[in-house]
Amino acid sequence: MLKLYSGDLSPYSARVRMQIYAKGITDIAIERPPNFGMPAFRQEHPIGRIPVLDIDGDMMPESEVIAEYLEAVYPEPSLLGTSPRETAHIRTVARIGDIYLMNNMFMLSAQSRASSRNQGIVDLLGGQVVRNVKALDRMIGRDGFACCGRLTLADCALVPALFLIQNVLPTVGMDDPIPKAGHVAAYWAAIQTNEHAARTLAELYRGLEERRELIRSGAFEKMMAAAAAAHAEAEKQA
Ligand SMILES: N[C@@H](CCC(=O)N[C@@H](CS)C(=O)NCC(=O)O)C(=O)O
Repeated sequence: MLKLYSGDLSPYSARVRMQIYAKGITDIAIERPPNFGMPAFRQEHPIGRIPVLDIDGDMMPESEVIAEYLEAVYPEPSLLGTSPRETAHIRTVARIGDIYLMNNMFMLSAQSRASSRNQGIVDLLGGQVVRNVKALDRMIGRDGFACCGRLTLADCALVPALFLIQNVLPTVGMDDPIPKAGHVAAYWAAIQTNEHAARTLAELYRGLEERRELIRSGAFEKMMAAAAAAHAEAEKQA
């Protein structure tokens, strides 16, 4: 049986979960990996990140790679295009969600809990997000879906990316750029009514609440310190 190592608040995992829900795949177990963030996890998974697809012990990292693999193994219903050109467009918009939005947001998110925020990092990465929301505004579908008038891999990448922008950018002192980008704002309002997007967003919000509670209680700082100490010890042993 296939297993997806995932976490509620992980936007990259959310992208694959939304694809699994939209395709109606029911034979992939979704679970949080044991030892996530600890040296033992990085020992087993060189990149050290989730999602990871476990194919009978063969570990496949990287959300985009997993997404394409799932399209090949479960071709129907397809979340790709009906022509090579449509598929290329879907992949372009999905890459905006991944590389230009999610990646910058993920790197930026540490600044929301930094006791002394690095304004240079916020300006650099936040500036990239604002610029690329404007780019997305010119490319995104105008009918409630990112591309092709139906749910595709582009929506699966954009939903967690826009969730992060809306919820994390204000915590580093920047305005959410979505309301100013009319087509993105209209898309964002519409896609949240899609059942697969709504299910994925509910998990992301559950993860965000859990994280905020851990931060409020001080447990998150302790977990981070324990992980840093374990990694330092593992480096010494190496
Ligand atoms: N390019 C990777 C990024 C995955 C990623 O950054 N995952 C985060 C959670 S959303 C993670 O596992 N971070 C752990 C770490 O940075 O040590 C993908 O597309 O899967």
